[in-house]
Amino acid sequence: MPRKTTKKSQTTSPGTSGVDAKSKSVVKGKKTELTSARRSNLKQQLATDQGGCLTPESVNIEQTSSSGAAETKNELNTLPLENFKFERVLSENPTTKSIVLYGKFDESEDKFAVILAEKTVFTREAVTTLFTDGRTSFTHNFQNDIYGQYSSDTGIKLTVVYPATEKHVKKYSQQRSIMIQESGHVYATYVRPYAQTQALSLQWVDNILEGRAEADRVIYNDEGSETGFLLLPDLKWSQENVEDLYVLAIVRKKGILCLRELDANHLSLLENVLTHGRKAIADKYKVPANQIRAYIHYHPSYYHLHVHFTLVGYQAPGSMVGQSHLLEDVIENIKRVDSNYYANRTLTYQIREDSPILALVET
Ligand code: G7M
Repeated sequence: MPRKTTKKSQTTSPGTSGVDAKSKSVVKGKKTELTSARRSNLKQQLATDQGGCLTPESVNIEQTSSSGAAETKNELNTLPLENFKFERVLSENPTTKSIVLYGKFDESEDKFAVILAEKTVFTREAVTTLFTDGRTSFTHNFQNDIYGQYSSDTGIKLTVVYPATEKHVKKYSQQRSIMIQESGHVYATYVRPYAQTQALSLQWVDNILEGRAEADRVIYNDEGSETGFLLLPDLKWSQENVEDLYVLAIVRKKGILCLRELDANHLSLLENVLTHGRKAIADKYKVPANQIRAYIHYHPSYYHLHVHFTLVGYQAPGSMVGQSHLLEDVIENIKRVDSNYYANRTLTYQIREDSPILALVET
């Protein structure tokens, strides 16, 4: 039988309703490892741990009761998580940041456990004291212009924009989106001039292209002036886990603002990015090439042509219909339908209600 650890009373503390926090079974020491440590760490731990079981040191369960152990009532049968013998991962979901484990609490028994471990959402209270409570320390992974990436050993990743402009405040603020249609004419007349002059700064892109930032993060570098590109992990990816892989290809040629500008002259560039970008990612991260999705955003946030690479099992932010165009489809449309397909056609996409582009399209 699993060891019963039942020291919990629901009615021990007068003046409280429901569960008394003090009488809960608490996970201490390397606490919360099971739920908030990085999944990569967990997987590594599970893989390397002899016999695949979590050791008592890694998940230390302590039972406390405000009224003493023996005389509590309404006992909970708290399971001995520290005895869990991991057998295999049933599923994992990088989008919801969860993983399901299968195993036993007692090897001599024929009973199995399924454990769904999920990261919890931030509470406003906890996150505002995250940097000042002295409990979480962050490592600065890289800096490019005003963008910095930090991560903690408790599985929190930060993107810090400093100093942030009004445009950044807008970009990162919650806002409803709607669907609109934009003709080729409207793009060329109103949207293109905006993209050229008033969109977010491309300083960070120039830094990458000129080797001034993120040089040590580059995965692949094709120096060709017409068809060359640089491949590197996206700002959104901490690289701790391959499941939420996010890699960016930034083309070397300047002045290709976005999807709208692509025509037959860019086919070799696009094919080069698709073929060599995908292969470099598959080789470097040991993922099958046919699991790698390559796409272009329309509209992008930054108007210098770049291609997003993510895995099919990950619903990456911005990978949905209404924002993404598969690179293979882009190539096909230009090659077989119309060399000026993207300059001419009306494009339907989702857009934030406060976007300046919406105002331009609706004029
Ligand atoms: O939406 P859009 O197609 O413009 O996407 C731009 C991509 O560039 C996003 O996925 C960003 O996370 C990524 N990105 C933005 N910045 C500022 C940086 C950066 O400084 N470094 C890297 N590696 N990626 C960035």
